[in-house]
Amino acid sequence: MTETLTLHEDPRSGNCYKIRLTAALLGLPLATRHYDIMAGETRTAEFLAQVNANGRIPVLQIGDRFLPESNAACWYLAEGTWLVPEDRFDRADMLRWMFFEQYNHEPNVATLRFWLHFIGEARLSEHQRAQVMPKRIAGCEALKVMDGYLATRDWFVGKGPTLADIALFPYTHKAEEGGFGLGDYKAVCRWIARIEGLPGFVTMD
Ligand SMILES: N[C@@H](CCC(=O)N[C@@H](CS)C(=O)NCC(=O)O)C(=O)O
Repeated sequence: MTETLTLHEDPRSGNCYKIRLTAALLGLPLATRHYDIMAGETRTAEFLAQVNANGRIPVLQIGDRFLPESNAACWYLAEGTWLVPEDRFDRADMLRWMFFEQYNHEPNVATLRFWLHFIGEARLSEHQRAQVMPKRIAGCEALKVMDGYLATRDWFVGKGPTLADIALFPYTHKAEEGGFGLGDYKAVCRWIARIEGLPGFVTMD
């Protein structure tokens, strides 16, 4: 990779951490530019025009081009490396878990972390408050699916770590900040320890 890589991020975000972790495991140099999402810094006219019209981080800047969406950015960094399986079915299966992460996991586990740990329960809107229980149920279901799957496997796909593990790790290992008790998910806890033991692993904070 010859072009400069810059991650536009808020370091508190697990979606941003996915990209930092991918780069670290692959030994890729990554510059960072920080934004405070709580202060609306990704909603300025300049950010919307130049970085991401969707008003969100992470965005991976590659030279003078901008790539939003965490899993797309992870794919950009990892294509052709040991984090992407060579087998065609396994590659599709890896994508399956990355879609699962964005649809079943992140909107529940990550959103409750954001609401309860960063905004605070007392400051939630009525709409948010009404969504806490449905998101709690759906988040627990996602963790249960992961736990059942990992009961007989070390990794989500094949015999080693892939982007499926990287995508699911950030918000899972911080799930307790959203009020999810990880003690109920023993296979998930063992998997978290395996990821933390990977050479080149970096912590989120
Ligand atoms: N699907 C996107 C989600 C991006 C996202 O929700 N970003 C949040 C932080 S994790 C954000 O920028 N929020 C600020 C805002 O919406 O104003 C991804 O995976 O990158």
